[in-house]
Amino acid sequence: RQVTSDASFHSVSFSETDHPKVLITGGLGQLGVGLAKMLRKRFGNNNVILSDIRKPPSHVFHSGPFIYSDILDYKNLREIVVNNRITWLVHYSALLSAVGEANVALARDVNITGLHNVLDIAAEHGLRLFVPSTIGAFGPTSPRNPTPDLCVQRPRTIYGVSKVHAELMGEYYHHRYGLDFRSLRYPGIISADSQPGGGTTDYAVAIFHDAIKTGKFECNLKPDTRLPMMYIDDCLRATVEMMEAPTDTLSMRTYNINAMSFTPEELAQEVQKQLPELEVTYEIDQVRQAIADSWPMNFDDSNARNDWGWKHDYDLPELVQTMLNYIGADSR
Ligand code: AKB
Repeated sequence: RQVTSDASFHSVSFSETDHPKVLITGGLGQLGVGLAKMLRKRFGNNNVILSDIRKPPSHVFHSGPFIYSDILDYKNLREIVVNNRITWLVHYSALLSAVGEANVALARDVNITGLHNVLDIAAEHGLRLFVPSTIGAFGPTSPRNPTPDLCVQRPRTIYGVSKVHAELMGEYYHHRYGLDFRSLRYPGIISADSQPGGGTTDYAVAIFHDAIKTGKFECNLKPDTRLPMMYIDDCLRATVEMMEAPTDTLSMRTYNINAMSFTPEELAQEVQKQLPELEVTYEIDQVRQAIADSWPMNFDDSNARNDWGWKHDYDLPELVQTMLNYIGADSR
C-alpha cells in the first residue's frame, strides 16, 4: 500500500480502492489456500489475507499474507478487520459432519459461536460476508432426489444444524441490518493437493490417493450411497462468481450449487478405467453411513444457474482424469 506521511496521506491508488480486501478464516482447511490463490490473481497478492489458528506450511506462508486469527476471540478478529481495512470476509472455519459428531461441544463453539462473532463484525464494518453451507444442511425429511433450495431442513448432525443456523442468521442480518450476506450450499468437494478433514464425503478424495499409492481402497460408505459432488476448481470459481454477482441478480442469499452425483461404486469403476488393478473393499462406518443416508442424492441448483449463470466444468470422467494426473505427477 502506497501511503506517504505528507499531505497526500489519504490518497490511495485507483486499483487499490477498486479491489476488495479479503480475509479468509479457517484458511488452512481444504479450500482456503486454493481460494486465496484464485483471489490473489484477481485482486493482487497483498489484498487477500489467509488466517487460521495453526502454523502454516512454509509454501503457504511465503505465497502471500498470513495472519493468526481465532474466530472465537471477538477482539482479535475485529482488530484484524480494522487494521487491514477488510471489505470481504470468507468464513471457512468449521468442523465438518463426522468430526462434529465426535465433538459436539467444540462444533457448537466453532460453528455457532464463531459465526456470531463473524456476523457481528461483518455487520458492524459493512463487509460482504461469504459463509459456505452444505448438502449437510438437509436431513432425512428433506426431499432427497432432487433437493431444491427451499424445502424442509431438519438435519440430524450438529454440523447440519449449525449450517441451517448460519443460513438463517445470515439472511436475518441481511434483512434486518442490510448485511451483504452470501452463501452457497457446497456438495462434497474433491481436491488433489489439500485434504478434507472429518467429512462424510472424504472417501471420494481418499480413493485417488490410495489407488495411486497402494492400489487398494477400503471405502467407509456402502457402494450404492449416492451423493452430490464437485471438483475444487468449480467450487472456488462458483464462490468467486457468487461473491462478485451484482446484488440485483441475487433473488436469494443462499443457493444450492452442484456438478455431479455418484456412488462409491460408480467412482471406483471410473478410476478402474485408468487403473484396472485397483481393488476396492467396503468397511462401513456406521456414523458416516447414517449421515450420508440422510443427505441429498441429487442437488437442484437451477436457481444458481438461472440467477447468476452458474455452470460447472467438471463431470465425473474429467474429475477422475484430473485427480489421477495431479496425484500421479506428485507421487513420481
Ligand atoms: C462433509 O462431508 O461433512 C462435507 C460436506 C458435504 O459438507 N464435505
